[in-house]
Amino acid sequence: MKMKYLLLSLGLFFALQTIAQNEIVQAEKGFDIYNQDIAHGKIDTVTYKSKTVGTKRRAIIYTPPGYSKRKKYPVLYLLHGIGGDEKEWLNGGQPQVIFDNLYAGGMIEPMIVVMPNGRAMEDDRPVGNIFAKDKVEAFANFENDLLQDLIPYIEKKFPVIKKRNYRAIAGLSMGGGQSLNFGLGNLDVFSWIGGFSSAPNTKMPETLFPDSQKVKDRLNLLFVSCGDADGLMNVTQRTRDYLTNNQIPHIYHIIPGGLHDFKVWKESLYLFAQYLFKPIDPKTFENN
Ligand code: FER
Repeated sequence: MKMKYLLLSLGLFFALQTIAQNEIVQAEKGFDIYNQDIAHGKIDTVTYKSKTVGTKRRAIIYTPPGYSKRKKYPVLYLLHGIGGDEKEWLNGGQPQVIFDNLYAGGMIEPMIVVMPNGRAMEDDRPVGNIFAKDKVEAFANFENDLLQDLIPYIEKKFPVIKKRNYRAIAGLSMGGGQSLNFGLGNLDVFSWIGGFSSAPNTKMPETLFPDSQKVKDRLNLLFVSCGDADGLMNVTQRTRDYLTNNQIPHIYHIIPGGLHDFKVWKESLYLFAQYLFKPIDPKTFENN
């Protein structure tokens, strides 16, 4: 009898191992559909004092189902695009629905998601000419706001793990460029980085990766995705070429026929989130 259970649990162990090692390649049907029968996380808005901008700034926070101040969480900073603000992901992508579904399926580690306003200037609304020089520069200036104002605020107010292995940064388009620039530029702060349909604010590869060995040593995950029908595909392609040529492990996810829209960004978030804050089998990066 005992032997039977031993064999059964051994079998189950190997079956789970195989599942765990399988690469996550596609979003499951219904991954972005609201399900009223499962537990739901909570959405809040916070305001923090920004020394960088000299104003009070907003960020939206999603805490997972079962959230407790007695636990400690890793954090994903999730950034918007050139026409958006802190509400863009919520309005266009409903990441809370994607995350609730992932939690219900036991597919992700509990984490806090922070959705800030990435246009670090006094009037940070996406009004007027969203491509104006001062507005584009404000996206670069957000690096200072993020590192000096927002992260310290989050780490003071929320029960989070204050270590690089527990901080992720990802975003769509301008936010993808910011994530690559700020993430790779601050490997002591972030170790999980995702750029979805990254915009031309993405630094050129030689500047983005001044030291490929350091990236290889420090990074847990670099994930780049894009729709192959997106007009900005060239940005992801040039980053990708550099990663391949320099043998820097990464996940490259191309969505056939994908445009510059939330279909691509939701799928990217769904896939990226499943890798976060877990050990990654190095085999995942092969043929990628
Ligand atoms: C550009 C084209 C697109 C650019 C930014 C974008 C700064 C951003 C697009 C987006 O965030 O959706 O030339 O330059």
